[in-house]
Amino acid sequence: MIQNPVRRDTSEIKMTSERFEKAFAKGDTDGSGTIDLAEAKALVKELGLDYTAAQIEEFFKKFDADNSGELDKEEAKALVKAIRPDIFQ
Ligand SMILES: [Ca+2]
Repeated sequence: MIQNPVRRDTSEIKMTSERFEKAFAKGDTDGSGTIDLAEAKALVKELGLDYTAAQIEEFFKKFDADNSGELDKEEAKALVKAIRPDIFQ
């Protein structure tokens, strides 16, 4: 049986709106209501997702459509959904 050793079992992670709200609030360390790249990295970590800084940066740029350097809550949610659609309920 061949198994990918890099893949972690994250099947126990389930994302609910409530959990996302809490993680977003925690990730938005300056309380601005939006998250910048550093805060996005903290958010992904807070959600228990294992991504490199470069990967998060790539996702962040993709979802920061107007290049403001900030993502609002809906954009951040879209980002997490794009990374892991399987964990969102
Ligand atoms: Ca912020």
